[in-house]
Amino acid sequence: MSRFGIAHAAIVALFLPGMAAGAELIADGHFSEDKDAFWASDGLKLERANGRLCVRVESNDEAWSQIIGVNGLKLEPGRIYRLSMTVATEPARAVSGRVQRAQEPWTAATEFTVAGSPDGTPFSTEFEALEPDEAQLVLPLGSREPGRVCLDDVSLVATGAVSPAARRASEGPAIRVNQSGYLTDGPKRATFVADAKQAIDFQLLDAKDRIVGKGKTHPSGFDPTAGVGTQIADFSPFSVSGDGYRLVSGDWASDRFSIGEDLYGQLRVDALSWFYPQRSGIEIKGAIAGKAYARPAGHVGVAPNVGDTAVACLSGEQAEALYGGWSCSYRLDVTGGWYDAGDHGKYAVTGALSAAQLLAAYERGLFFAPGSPVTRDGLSRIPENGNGLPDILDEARWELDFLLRMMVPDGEPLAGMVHHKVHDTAWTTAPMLPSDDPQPRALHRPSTAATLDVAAVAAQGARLFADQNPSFSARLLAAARKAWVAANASPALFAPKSDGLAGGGDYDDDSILDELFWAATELYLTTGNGEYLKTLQASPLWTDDVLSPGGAFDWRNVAGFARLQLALYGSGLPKADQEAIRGSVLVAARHFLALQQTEPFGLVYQPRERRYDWGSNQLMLQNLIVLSAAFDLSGEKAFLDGVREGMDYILGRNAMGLSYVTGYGARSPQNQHSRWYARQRDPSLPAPPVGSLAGGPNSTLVDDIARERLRGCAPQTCYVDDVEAYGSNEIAINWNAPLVYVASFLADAR
Ligand code: 9MR
Repeated sequence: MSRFGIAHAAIVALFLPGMAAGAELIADGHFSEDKDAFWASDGLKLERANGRLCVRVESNDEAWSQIIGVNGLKLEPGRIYRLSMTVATEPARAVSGRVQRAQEPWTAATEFTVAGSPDGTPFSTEFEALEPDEAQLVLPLGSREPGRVCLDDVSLVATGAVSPAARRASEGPAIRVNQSGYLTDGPKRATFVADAKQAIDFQLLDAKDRIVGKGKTHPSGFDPTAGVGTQIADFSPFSVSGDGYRLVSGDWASDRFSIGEDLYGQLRVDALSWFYPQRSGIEIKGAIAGKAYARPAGHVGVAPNVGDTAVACLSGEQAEALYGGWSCSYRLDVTGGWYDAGDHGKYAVTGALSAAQLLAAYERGLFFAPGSPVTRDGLSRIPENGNGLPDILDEARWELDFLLRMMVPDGEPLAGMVHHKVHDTAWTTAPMLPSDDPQPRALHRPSTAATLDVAAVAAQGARLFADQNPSFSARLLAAARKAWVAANASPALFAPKSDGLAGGGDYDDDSILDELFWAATELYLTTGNGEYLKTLQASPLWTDDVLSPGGAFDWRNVAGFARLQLALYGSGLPKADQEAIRGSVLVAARHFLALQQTEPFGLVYQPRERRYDWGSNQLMLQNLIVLSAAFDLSGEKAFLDGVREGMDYILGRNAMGLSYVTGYGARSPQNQHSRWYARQRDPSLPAPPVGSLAGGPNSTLVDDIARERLRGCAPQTCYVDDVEAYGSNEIAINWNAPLVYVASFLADAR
């Protein structure tokens, strides 16, 4: 066996009863009967002699100039295959090959390299088939050295094993439900993780295990995002409220769930209350947040904190390397705001969008659910509860005040621009309470993106605080205008990718077209000023298809959020524009609904090449917000039902069988990544509070835990509930803000 003998790490597979090894897929792979189906590209001649298939290769550097292969391979997604062959070459040379989709895009199921030798090198590899379409085996043979390549004993068979991806998705109950519950008048679907091709009988049991409903599943096929076969059980017509229901089938039983009228009011409270212990610069009171969450104020200049009361700009070597010498001579008091995520950094771009989504939940209440608790004081567990101002405005203000402090003061170079971020100068590790962070903090260079985002959220805030607090509203509007002018004067100060190495995330962004668009949107909606409208109309984003199912918007791409704002609140827009904008939201939402219908888990998310992004749960929620906007614009119940069903994924109807929100459902994460909710590391610390959303499956294995445990994961299963798994299990303000929005929508929309 050559050192290339096993091209890829051997797959540790699980044998399940009923999974038989398959038939040989390569006809006459011993080349003894003249019945093989190999082909060769133009100019190559295949010779079959002495039980081998041989070909003479001419000198040509381009590997794909001379190819041999065999087509018509019918692979079953989710199964493990073993490919083997003996490769003889004269002279010795490496031969590469692929089993791939037999048409564009030529997605590879496996790629391999064999060290061919004159005596013949035996080779075998195992791989998982993920695509349902016909495959081919191809060997690109072009090489500088001319020579001869001969194959023998070519074989491809299903091993009878199930892939690790399938095994991950097969853990937990086979029947996946929204573990929190289903709305009485909403869609009620569950997903079975099951290979069967036929419909399966199921029953709905109440809390006393009496059968209250029956049905048959619809086979929904292999789901490549989960790596398993699926069936859908639909029990939508059942509408009797109660707790403790479950679905059963044979010896399978789902987790217990409720059916009810009000399943999201409490989630709105919890998801919003989550922000209070995320606050920087204020003591967290146990009487408000819960005893376990009491902690001293973070970063107020009390040792060991160096504190955020007088933070200097990054300087010295780091500033030199990142910004070619930019620094500043002032210090800023940037206390307050929210910690971004599980780290102690505070970042203007996520801060602005998160505050904006809380404000958006409030504005939706005003316009579409008058009298909703979201528009009132007393909603959540915050110190300002009872101060006469709606709680959600209080919480948003905590961040707005901080964002205003991040502005470069008058008289300084770049006055009116906003510092991209403030954080430690070196990474710290969990566990660490904010008040225990000993690192010095630094302001990072202002960026155009941060400045425009702050202009946007300040303008939005000015509109929404106008009634309740006119002087704060005026301050916000003045700041928004100033930021707008400053950003337009410095349109190309980008946050570099390289600024994520020491002490904080980079939040890099090299396009500000969308931030400019969002700022102009909010300034226009607040002031009605035609100059902002002209900027909007001149932007390609005015008409571009911005609401992608890969994620309608996030901190880096905010155009989709602006589009929704214009659609929902742009009643002063010229009629034709208004219609076009609203129409574009409805078109995107219809597309999302159509996608949802093809998804066995009822989700609304279709990233490129099925690669789940960092924060996939948040992207799904943003997509649901597009559906919610379509409902608000049209009143069509299909959109409302789409949001309800999409939420089922977040709350347990998914390949992990896990509700991603702490405290909701029978199984929810215990160890989300955070430096101060690090109970896994230090039992005296609490786990994250109830209502905390995990980032969710991330196809890019960014942390060590993921690299160790998730190799070969199907997208929906690239998740691990470990405090170190920051790539999939972190908490973040920009995950919880859309959760507040969606929960609030679902609590109010009828
Ligand atoms: O959510 C962010 C993701 O979109 C980026 O690709 C990634 C790398 O820059 O950073 C993520 O954000 C993290 C940030 O860098 C540091 N604080 C925690 C954030 C959430 O995981």
